[in-house]
Amino acid sequence: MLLLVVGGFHAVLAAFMLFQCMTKKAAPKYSPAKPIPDASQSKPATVSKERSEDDEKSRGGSLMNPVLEKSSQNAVHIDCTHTIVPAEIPESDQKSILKAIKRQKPQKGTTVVEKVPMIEKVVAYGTSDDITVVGSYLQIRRSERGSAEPTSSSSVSTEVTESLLAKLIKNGARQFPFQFDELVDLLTAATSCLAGESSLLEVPVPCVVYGDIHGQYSDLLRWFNLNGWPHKTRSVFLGDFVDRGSHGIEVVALLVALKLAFPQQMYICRGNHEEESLNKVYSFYEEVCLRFPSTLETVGKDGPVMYSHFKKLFMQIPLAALIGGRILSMHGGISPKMESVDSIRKIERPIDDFEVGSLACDLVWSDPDTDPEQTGFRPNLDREPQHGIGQLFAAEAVKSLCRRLGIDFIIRGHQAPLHGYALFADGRLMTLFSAPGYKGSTMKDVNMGACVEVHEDMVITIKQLKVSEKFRKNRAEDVERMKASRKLARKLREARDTKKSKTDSCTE
Ligand SMILES: [Mn+2]
Repeated sequence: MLLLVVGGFHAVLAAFMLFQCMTKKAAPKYSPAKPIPDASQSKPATVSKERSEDDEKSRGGSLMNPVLEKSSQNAVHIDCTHTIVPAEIPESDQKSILKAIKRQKPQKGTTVVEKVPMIEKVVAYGTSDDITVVGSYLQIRRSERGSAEPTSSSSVSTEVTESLLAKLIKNGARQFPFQFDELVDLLTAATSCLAGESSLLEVPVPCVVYGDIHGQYSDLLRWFNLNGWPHKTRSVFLGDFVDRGSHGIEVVALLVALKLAFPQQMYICRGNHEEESLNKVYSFYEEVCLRFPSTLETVGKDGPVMYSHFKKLFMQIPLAALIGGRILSMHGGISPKMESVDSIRKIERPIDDFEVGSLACDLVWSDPDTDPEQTGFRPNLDREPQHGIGQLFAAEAVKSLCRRLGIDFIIRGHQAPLHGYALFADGRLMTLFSAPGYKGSTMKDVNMGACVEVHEDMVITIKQLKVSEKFRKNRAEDVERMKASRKLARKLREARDTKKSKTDSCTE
């Protein structure tokens, strides 16, 4: 019998107040790198079909969902928002990561666990208001030119990867001055590493699972600072690394550099945003073009060429993860084509654009169907109103799939619940979103980010990052800054192209 129990709002509040009274002095403190002891977007078939996560607060379930309150009792909510999780990497962590790169030590873990997952507690942490801002690149270039010298492109790729990881760690939460060749080497090495993995990753426990990051680099570093960096803490990512936020390049580069350095400790799944058509409509393609501008000197080493390397990498990213043999995880959700877990293993990669109707497409595009009248699956017209993309799956479909596949719990990303996570299908499915302060403007509607810590005995701790209005304002301003830079870059490009075509026509 499933024992997933999470508090409904009132039960939670009561439990929280009780807990606060009982354990005031025992509230857990933030400790850096402590190992575990114990919404998204629409498919732009045309841009006008775009629908933002902001419309989807209720989709994917919510803490206030009356269905969930029936099964709510025991999860304890702990307020640690007085504990500020920094984006800067503490020096002790920096040293221990760099040391670990040289000395690979596999962490113990269990691939198939007999116990049923159970959510035990939900802990909320605070953050500073600092974020990685567009343009911090220039400051770094001036002040750190000496320490971030380009690596020779003739170096063997493992050396490049290791030294680039070391530089990223040293650089902290600022924009990183990537050299074209070293980034290409990293992406190329990562592409072949991911190509060697199954489309269904088998992840041992303990581990920590993360939902969408969307270019929020400083928050990715916060999560690692809070939960432990991958040399100590096994980490699973459920896609949507890029678009929306301003530093998708840093997010992908750090994740794959960590993957190459600690392959048994990093598990990366693909989201619907790891795809060219979306990157061209949202921001990632332009982000790459902006950082690697086309000039006379950069012919063959500009944004479009760099993007093609990101694209090759995206096409090889695995599509789902089976955690402890009992928790199935993916970016979007389930599919009627999922006859067994083997159906996912059999998916062949590379995959370029997701083909509507394929299992791979359903895995990255589907959403929970919150219409209680519905059963089974129907085309996800919320994302693409003409033909649908992915599935809307009913609570009953989640339960019957869990029975058929012999799994207990599903974790997926793709939507942005207000509390960073939300449950569906009587607690059988969780939506998880790890980009805090991604939307909203007041404390009532600014979203929290969340991650899921799965312990060795399948006991689950949910950790949240709660941000301030100021943080959200900083992030919104940063996104606006990036948009303005993109617009300017586009104008310059157009002006140059016009000039060029005029020159060409004169010489004809
Ligand atoms: Mn998504």
